[in-house]
Amino acid sequence: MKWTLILIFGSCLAETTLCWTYHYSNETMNWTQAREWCQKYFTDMVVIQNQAENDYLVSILPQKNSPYFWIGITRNHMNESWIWIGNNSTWIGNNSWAPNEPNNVHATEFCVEIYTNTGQNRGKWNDEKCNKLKHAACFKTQCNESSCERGRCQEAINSITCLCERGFKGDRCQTAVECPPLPEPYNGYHSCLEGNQTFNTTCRLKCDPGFFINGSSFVTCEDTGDWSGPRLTCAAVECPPLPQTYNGYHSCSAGNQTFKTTCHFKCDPGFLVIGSPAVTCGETGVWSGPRPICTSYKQALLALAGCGAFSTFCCICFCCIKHRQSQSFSTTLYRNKRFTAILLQHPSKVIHFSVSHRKETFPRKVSVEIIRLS
Ligand SMILES: *[C@@H]1O[C@H](CO)[C@@H](O)[C@H](O)[C@H]1NC(C)=O
Ligand SMILES: *[C@@H]1O[C@H](CO)[C@@H](O)[C@H](O)[C@H]1NC(C)=O
Ligand SMILES: *[C@@H]1O[C@H](CO)[C@@H](O)[C@H](O)[C@H]1NC(C)=O
Ligand SMILES: *[C@@H]1O[C@H](CO)[C@@H](O)[C@H](O)[C@H]1NC(C)=O
Ligand SMILES: *[C@@H]1O[C@H](CO)[C@@H](O)[C@H](O)[C@H]1NC(C)=O
Ligand SMILES: *[C@@H]1O[C@H](CO)[C@@H](O)[C@H](O)[C@H]1NC(C)=O
Ligand SMILES: *[C@@H]1O[C@H](CO)[C@@H](O)[C@H](O)[C@H]1NC(C)=O
Ligand SMILES: *[C@@H]1O[C@H](CO)[C@@H](O)[C@H](O)[C@H]1NC(C)=O
Ligand SMILES: *[C@@H]1O[C@H](CO)[C@@H](O)[C@H](O)[C@H]1NC(C)=O
Ligand SMILES: *[C@@H]1O[C@H](CO)[C@@H](O)[C@H](O)[C@H]1NC(C)=O
Ligand SMILES: *[C@@H]1O[C@H](CO)[C@@H](O)[C@H](O)[C@H]1NC(C)=O
Ligand SMILES: [Ca+2]
Repeated sequence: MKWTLILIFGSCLAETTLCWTYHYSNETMNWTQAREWCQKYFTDMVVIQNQAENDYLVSILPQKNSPYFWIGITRNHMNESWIWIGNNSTWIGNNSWAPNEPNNVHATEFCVEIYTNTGQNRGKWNDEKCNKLKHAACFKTQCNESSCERGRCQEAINSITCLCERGFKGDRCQTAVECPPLPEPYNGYHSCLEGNQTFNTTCRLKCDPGFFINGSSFVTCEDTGDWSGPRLTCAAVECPPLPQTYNGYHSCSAGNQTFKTTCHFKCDPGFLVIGSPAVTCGETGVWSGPRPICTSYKQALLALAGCGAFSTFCCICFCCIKHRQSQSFSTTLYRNKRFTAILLQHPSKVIHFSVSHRKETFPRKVSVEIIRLS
């Protein structure tokens, strides 16, 4: 069967949000065929929601030889209510039916036509047998590729709706869901791929030297507008715990032993600090040097002596220290490749014993220099 379509014209009722076009066939067909024809070429058979629409539709449909058009309202049984196709609306205006209709002739009139002829019955409805042949009255909604940017256009009876993809919003799904600004991390920074922190944006965490990523290294803006996962944090690198010092103790600047913390060592009275008296926790979690040890003066001097030539000096030194031990001295031992020195400090004076030797001549050539400062 060959049908000819006639496009009437696009219509947007100013007083409503309706925005579809009406169309009709210039051939006649039964109700079922008419609906199929509408669905094939347009959206569906005409649905009327109110009197204004009814009047508008009638003004568009032509007054043909047979001015009768199927509309999308039916029932399945004589005692059922009339139901519109689409959303099952049951709207019927006070003056929708023609006089004495619906009369349900022979109890078989389950479809509805609208009259477009001139006169009193123009725009009125009549129940009819569904197998009668009438023109089809159809509508087409306005969905097209550009109706919804990031969503699917849904053709409702009298409007279009954009069903947005996840992560997008707006009447045309044109706006990506935004996440709140990420709080700046302490001791680090974020790098986000896009300028705006919207759906699907991923931000990576970078930590400053001496700090490490504690937990996840990135977050993504989710379709709910929330950042995935907990807040990104940089934690300070920790150095291994310093064991107790024999005959001494240490105290650390931060109370813990993390990056940049400096721990100072002190020896108990009568003991010498051998090595650097302080160590600092570096950015890789390694202490800046070995921790010092506390050695008794005697041991220190015996170790210092190490040879016969040296022992004379050591003895002097040792005796001197012994002699003055009642007084409160603080001592520091310096060592490098070329010389070893002991610094004795007294509240009132500084006595500097400098013991030096050259490696190549050691142990015979030992020069001893005693500087006395007042
Ligand atoms: C349908 O209508 C058009 C325009 O009124 C007319 O030219 C055409 O012949 C009609 N088609 C049939 C099959 O009657
Ligand atoms: C329809 O309703 C009428 C009364 O309103 C009742 O007499 C009749 O039996 C009903 N018919 C059917 C098939 O239910
Ligand atoms: C209309 O009603 C029928 C039958 O009750 C139901 O199957 C259908 O889902 C309804 N359609 C809508 C859009 O509500
Ligand atoms: C059908 O849709 C129209 C327009 O959206 C609305 O006014 C009406 O209430 C709906 N009817 C039902 C039964 O959902
Ligand atoms: C339709 O009829 C009902 C009852 O007769 C009445 O209450 C209502 O106001 C009428 N509506 C209109 C638009 O005339
Ligand atoms: C409508 O016409 C078709 C094709 O002629 C037929 O198969 C169908 O049964 C008819 N439907 C009604 C309700 O008359
Ligand atoms: C697509 O549909 C929208 C309404 O949804 C309309 O504004 C626009 O003009 C249409 N574009 C084209 C190319 O048909
Ligand atoms: C970021 O958002 C602003 C305002 O919301 C917008 O004007 C700008 O174009 C967006 N930039 C990017 C790269 O999406
Ligand atoms: C979100 O990102 C994933 C992975 O980069 C990509 O596959 C997907 O297409 C993106 N989705 C949107 C809506 O941009
Ligand atoms: C790392 O994160 C966990 C859980 O958030 C926390 O319990 C722990 O203390 C953190 N570690 C550091 C070194 O901050
Ligand atoms: C440990 O060190 C870190 C970084 O230096 C500091 O933020 C934190 O408050 C310290 N914790 C304690 C218990 O001292
Ligand atoms: Ca009738």
